[in-house]
Amino acid sequence: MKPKIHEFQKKNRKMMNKNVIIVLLLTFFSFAAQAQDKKNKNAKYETEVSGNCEHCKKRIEKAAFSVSGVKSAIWDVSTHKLSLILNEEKTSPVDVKNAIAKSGHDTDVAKATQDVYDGLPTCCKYERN
Ligand SMILES: [Cu+2]
Repeated sequence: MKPKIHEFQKKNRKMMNKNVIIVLLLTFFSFAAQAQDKKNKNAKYETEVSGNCEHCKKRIEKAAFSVSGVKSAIWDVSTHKLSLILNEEKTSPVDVKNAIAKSGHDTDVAKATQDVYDGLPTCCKYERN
């Protein structure tokens, strides 16, 4: 009788250990998921925006700043890279790209309409693919 009880306790203890590990794992994963959900108020983002000159730079940066939540927007005339710092609680890169496309400049996801593009000054008419 005695060894049987002992065996049962051993088994029970093993199961308890297993449960503890499962609980720890679940806790860890829920923390990880929460950390991912947490929105960054100063998220850095870089994207390419079509344009030519200093006028384009002003137009692109103005359009980016018109989106609330954009804290910094710098477009580089030579590389055509737009560097953004934005509050993810208020906006997203797509919102900014839509605003820029509306101002006449193509981005990877949002393109300017032909009408708006045609309205750009001659010096700003970048080559479209
Ligand atoms: Cu221009």
